[in-house]
Amino acid sequence: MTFPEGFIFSSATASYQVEGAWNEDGKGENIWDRLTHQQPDLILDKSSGDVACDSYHKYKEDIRIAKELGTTMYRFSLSWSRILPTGAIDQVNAPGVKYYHDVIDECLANGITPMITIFHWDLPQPLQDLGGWTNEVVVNYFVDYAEFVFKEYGSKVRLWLTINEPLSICGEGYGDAIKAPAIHWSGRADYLCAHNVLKSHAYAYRLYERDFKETQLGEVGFATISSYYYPKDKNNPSDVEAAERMQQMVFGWYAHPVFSKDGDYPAVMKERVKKASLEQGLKRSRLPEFTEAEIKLIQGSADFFGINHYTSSIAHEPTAGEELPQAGTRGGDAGVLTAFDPAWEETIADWLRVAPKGFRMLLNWIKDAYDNPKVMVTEQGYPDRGELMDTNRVHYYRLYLLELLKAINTDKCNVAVYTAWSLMDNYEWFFGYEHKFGLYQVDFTDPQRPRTPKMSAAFYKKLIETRKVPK
Ligand code: BGP
Repeated sequence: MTFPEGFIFSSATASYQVEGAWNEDGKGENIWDRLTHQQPDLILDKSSGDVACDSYHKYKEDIRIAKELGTTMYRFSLSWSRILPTGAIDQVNAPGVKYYHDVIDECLANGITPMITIFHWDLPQPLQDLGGWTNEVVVNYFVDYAEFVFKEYGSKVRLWLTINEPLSICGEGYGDAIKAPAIHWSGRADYLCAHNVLKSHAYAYRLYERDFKETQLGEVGFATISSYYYPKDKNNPSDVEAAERMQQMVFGWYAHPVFSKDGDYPAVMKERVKKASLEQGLKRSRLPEFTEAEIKLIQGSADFFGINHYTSSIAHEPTAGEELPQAGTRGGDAGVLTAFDPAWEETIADWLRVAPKGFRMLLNWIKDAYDNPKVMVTEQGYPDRGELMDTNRVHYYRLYLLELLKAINTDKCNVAVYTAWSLMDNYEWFFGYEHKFGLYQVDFTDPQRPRTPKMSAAFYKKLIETRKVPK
């Protein structure tokens, strides 16, 4: 089986994870600068992205290796506070604006299509001081920022992701406190955050549709982290129902309002959160409500669906004696327990097991639930310690790509792009430099930050050349 004609291979990075130059040339402080400088204990190796891969100075190297791989697309993100140091459009940082022109121009000069993520987690600190994504006013700041970048770069860029992984921003930044801004108020701050993130995305989408689409001819979507929830016992209807409920309340939380026929949050989510809230003694649901006008605004606000997919889970309805996660946490509100299948191969990351079949299952779930939308796989990758002979990564990619081929060719899932996370080793948030996902190794002890191809880079290159999964 081969990848269809026109299918595109890409690789990805994100501003905070690779750029460094955290306070150079007028860049403002963002929430990851603040968190890593003031609460380094929250990071596994107490490190920061202050220098990272130094892509602010070495972007030409990045594009050179993206080309060397044979990829024809490169996904990277804009640092909001490099362009608008306070987050607001009344103060524009010219060197920051120029930097992204340079990166885009370098891509184009090398035959690489830029896919731009407008926001990949590095919120300007002054906006966090207003409450960040829990304050609805941030919607306006985001839309103004999006308008600025559409205007500035849109004549050269055709593919936009508004926001990367709302679930990680909200669930981990405002729920579980493992990502900046490290707020721990699960079931409240995360739901509020999600509400504003969805509105920000949709307003930015509508603005592009109204003012830019006709002249710039681009496509706008967003990227969601995804898991596939298998029922623990597929012959037990309550496990089957629990798995579907979890899929709706974790993945559907963001996907349903945009891609479903009825819009809004999934019905089961509204029911469950309300029930749990009333049982806690609250007078109303912790899940905010969209107005009718907002539901219409959000519904259909994507030209494609960006999917970041790494792993799967097993879900079940708790049985007698099993304790549920606290109400307010996602599993708690859903009334579902999750785990990994012990048969799935472990990785160094406790959140990631090798479960390739779930990838095909997920793509089919999306196809059935949302009428086969155009999907771009915007991230997929494997963590290790950064060895050049990364046989486990090659093994992972081989298994996942074979499932992707079946999803495309046999199941007719509408997938157009595949993106490896990541082009090169970089700053992996909470895991600092302990976990590496790169196709290229970066030597972080060398001030020159040399990039060296790993075995997986050769594998990816061969895949692209032959359009087949190499043996
Ligand atoms: C995704 C993010 C990426 C990348 C990757 C690896 O969720 O979009 O930015 O970091 O996960 O995850 P981690 O860095 O947590 O190991």
